[in-house]
Amino acid sequence: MTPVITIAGAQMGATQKNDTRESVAQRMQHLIEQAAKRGAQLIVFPELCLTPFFPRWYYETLEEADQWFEDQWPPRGLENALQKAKDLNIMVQISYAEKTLDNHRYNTASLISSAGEHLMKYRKIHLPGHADYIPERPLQHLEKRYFEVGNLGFPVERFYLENVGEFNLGMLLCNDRRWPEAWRVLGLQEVDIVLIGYNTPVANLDVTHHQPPHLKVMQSNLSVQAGCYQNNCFGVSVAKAGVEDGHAMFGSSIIVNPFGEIIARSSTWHDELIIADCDLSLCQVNRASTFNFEAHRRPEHYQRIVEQTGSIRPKKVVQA
Ligand code: CDV
Repeated sequence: MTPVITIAGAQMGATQKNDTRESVAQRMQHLIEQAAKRGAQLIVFPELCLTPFFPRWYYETLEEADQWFEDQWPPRGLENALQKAKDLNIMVQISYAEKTLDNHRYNTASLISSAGEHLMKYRKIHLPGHADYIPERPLQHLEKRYFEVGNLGFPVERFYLENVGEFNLGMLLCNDRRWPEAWRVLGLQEVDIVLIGYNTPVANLDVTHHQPPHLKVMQSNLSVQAGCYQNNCFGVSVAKAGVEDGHAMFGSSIIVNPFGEIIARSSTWHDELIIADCDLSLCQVNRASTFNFEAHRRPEHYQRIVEQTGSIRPKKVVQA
């Protein structure tokens, strides 16, 4: 059996405040149908794929923001799209704002089997931005206001697909992709495929220094390429793109192989599929050599990684 899985990244163009859930679900269903037609066995949607990226808007109370949260499974309005995925025998990953029965709110991704069952959940851990309104910022990023830090760790689950065999799958959400610690926790569980949904604006969030858009795309790609190379896995990194409520998001979805090469990329700011045949035997190449963790890791020298959060500069000054 050739361990090749065909994966589709379903980049989504902008979703506006007044777009109905029905219209978003129809776009998703169309992407699912097209992906299945092109032979994909798994389709991956962006972070917060059911709504606009609402953390750019300030709401005084959490309850006012609840209009953007899902409190049922499957999420409201998605029944037909998920039924279509089941009919077409394709696995689906979606990301959404989750409100639990006991009133906790998370930025969440869920994996659904080709039989329509909920298989696996990840709740975003590296929440960027701030909790309070900051008037001098041109663009608010209020994820720390609306979401709690995920409480599920970085799980990796082992799945079986006919014609592919067994594979290990994990998930990250947006800002997580920039943190090598997150990738390494997945790598230490022999992850083969990492699914990543994201929403990254073109505008500068750091008001003290201008970074041109091409540099921001480079940093996003660099993070995913390094994560895949250093952890022997494929990465499927899928964006929300285009101009949402006047704010541009850079798109640039990619699929990366375990050597760190980009093997598929989007070229528009609209709904667009990127597809790659991912040969999972490639995950074993560096797993048995350069990145054989058992042979080469030196965790006795890595204490700072888990004991320290912020950086600390050395105390002593030496004349150089
Ligand atoms: N949604 C995100 O997590 N966005 C962050 C930044 C831009 C705040 C990101 O790392 O892309």
